Amino acid sequence: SASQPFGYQSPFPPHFVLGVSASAPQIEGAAFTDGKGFSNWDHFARQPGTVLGGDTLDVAVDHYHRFDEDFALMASMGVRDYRLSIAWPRIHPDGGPTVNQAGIDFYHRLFASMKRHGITPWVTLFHWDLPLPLEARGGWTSRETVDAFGRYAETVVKAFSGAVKHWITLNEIRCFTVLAYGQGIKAPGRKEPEAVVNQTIHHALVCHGLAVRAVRQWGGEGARVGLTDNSDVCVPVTETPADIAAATAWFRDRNAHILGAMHAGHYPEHYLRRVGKAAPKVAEGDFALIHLPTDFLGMNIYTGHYVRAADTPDGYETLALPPAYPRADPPWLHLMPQSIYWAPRLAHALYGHSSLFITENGCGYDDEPMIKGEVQDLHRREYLRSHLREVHRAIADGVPLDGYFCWSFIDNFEWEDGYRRRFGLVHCDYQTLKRTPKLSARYYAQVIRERRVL
Ligand code: GBH
Repeated sequence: SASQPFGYQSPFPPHFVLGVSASAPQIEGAAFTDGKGFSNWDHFARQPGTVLGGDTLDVAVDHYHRFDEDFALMASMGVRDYRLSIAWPRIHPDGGPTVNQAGIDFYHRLFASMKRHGITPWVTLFHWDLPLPLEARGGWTSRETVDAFGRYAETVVKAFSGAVKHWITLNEIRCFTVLAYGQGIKAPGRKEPEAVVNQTIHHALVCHGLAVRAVRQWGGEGARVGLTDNSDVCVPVTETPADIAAATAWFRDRNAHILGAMHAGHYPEHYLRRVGKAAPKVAEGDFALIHLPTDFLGMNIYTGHYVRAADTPDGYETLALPPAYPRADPPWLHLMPQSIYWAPRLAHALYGHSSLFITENGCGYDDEPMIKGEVQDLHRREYLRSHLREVHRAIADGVPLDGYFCWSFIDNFEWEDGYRRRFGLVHCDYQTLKRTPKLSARYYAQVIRERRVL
């Protein structure tokens, strides 16, 4: 009958989380307020030619001073779960043991405001903003950063265990290691040899373990913890046993150094063979930390690669995308909704995670004109809908996918692309800092309200 939900419209399971996501450095601004130290990104953005338009993180959307207004807006959209990050340089401004109480107080006020608005925090400890003094002493290439992170995790988990029950250790290891120390496109913009880059990844993995341990020790009852990974993800060209087997092997090989290592408790053979002499140095006890059980895996899914079975030594091939393939404005953001189905499905099949979350999914565009007071971002509505359908399909096929967070709540500092590239459900006018929900915000609010793909 007409009143009966059809197809994709059957509801998400009652426990399924539908939230929004952001990060401290991209929205807070107040970069030098209340004792916050310089971050690697505050410094990087000041170097010529690093960030589009010379944009800095100094003001961003001034969430630091407007969080109450922002949480009221979130609540009005029906949002009950918000993934944010804590700025390490607010807590330990010089990266050493000294704690900046004003930074702690800020997040206490922020969590209290969230509580008043009925919003549950999902807190990432590290979303790329490193205290600059640590960067100056080698950043992620140095073991010193691992020790400093251990202290930071302890401080933060102890301080906020009353307010926070959902912890995410690190956001996207690849981005603050490979892209930052290998390709040089993210802070600190270094181009180091492969062995150094592999060592930064290893240090990050150990930090993940330290954060898991901190949550177990000081997180209190009901605390849960996991990593947010930007796994290399793929879609089988056809959903046939042969291409699915190829995609599974591809996923296992391409994620061997992070997800594979965490799962196995050592670097997998395939990875060690590939990197040869550039293999990272592993200290005693490292893998006991890296291998600690977690409660969930977070995956940030935007795009993917097409893979099919092939007569190659590995049994698969990755297809290059033709110029006509549809994408959003960032050149890397090809539209591939099936990736949000296959990523959690393959991770579950390979590593047996009992709970998975999509901790980010969304799209960026440069030109989103306001028409009669509304950004009619039907492109984003379509992006969200096509991805939510695949999320829905994954759940129907038995993948233990427990939540989805849209990136992002509001337009923000898009790293090396500055403020030009807008990912928000909510538009920010960077002259006045006025917030205006886009059409996609209303669409997503309705999805949250009705708990089904609309
Ligand atoms: C996420 O990264 C971040 O967590 C978030 O902070 C960011 O705002 C959001 O997505 C939107 O970008 O050299 O070809 O790999 C997304 C994953 C991986 C996308 C690195 C950009 C750089 C181009 N990012 N990629 S490439």
